[in-house]
Amino acid sequence: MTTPSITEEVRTALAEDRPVVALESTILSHGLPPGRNREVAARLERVVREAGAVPATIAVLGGVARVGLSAAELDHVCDPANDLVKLSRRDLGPAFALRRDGATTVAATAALAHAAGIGVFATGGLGGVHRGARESWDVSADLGVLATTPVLVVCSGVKSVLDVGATLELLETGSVPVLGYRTDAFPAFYRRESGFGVPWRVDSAAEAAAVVAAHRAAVPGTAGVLLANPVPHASEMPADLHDRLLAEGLELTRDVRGKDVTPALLEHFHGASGGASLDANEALVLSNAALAAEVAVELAR
Ligand code: PSU
Ligand code: MN
Repeated sequence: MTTPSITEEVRTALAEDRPVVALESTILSHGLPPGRNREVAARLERVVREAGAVPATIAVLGGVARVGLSAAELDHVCDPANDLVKLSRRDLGPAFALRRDGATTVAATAALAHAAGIGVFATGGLGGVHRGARESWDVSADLGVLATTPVLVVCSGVKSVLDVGATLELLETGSVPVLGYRTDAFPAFYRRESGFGVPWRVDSAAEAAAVVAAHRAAVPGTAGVLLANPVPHASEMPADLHDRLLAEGLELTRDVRGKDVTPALLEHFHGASGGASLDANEALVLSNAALAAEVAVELAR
């Protein structure tokens, strides 16, 4: 794979075996509204640093994969005027050749993080199997990439707009260990529980790190690991509001296809929830970044 361009700070940390946490950029450019996205970008990097790790936000700028972004580059990614393309892993080659600016999804970020030598990555929600996938075949590339890329992804499960059961089945098919962090329930992004369980539970960052290390030794060079961390209690969306927005969102996006589906659903949630979805989204991604940093610190011991 093309070696990404890595900032001095991240390169030095990696060379010294110090903890580094990769962060994705699609959540900034396509998942959060302008203004708020820039605040969240800064907070994410701050919580990673406070937990003792170096943050590495990943994007493609001018056709170059970038690992670690300056404040000005974060401004650029977060400004809707720059119209960043949403890049999954399959889009990396075209974006490099055509010198585009793009924000990386979980799939593309995990691939670039791994290419840079980073083993831990935090995000909000993983992409998965969409409802109705039997007809639409809409299954996020995130799942296939996680099955072949040995990176730990810390997230708050998948959105309830997806087919959670089918997503968990494909994670099993891909031999991806799924760990609940201090929970037996697989979380559903805005809600702490999806109605589905997790096959494994860990109760500390040290336990999570031990599992990751053992997984890497047991089946080296294969799948990543998913660490599912529920949205903090105080920021969980009330069930009735969640269920109403979900029903509306599914109806509104019935005719949306391809990579526009997830951003369209998110936009509906953010517009119609009176801020509750944004608060939940921010709280969970910050919590995931902090947990990822704690696990990265343990792995670096
Ligand atoms: N889920 C969220 N917020 C997001 C995404 C997913 O709750 O911002 C983004 C992530 O970047 C994820 C991508 O990798 O959407 C999945 O898109 P698709 O379903 O088109 O593969
Ligand atoms: Mn899709």
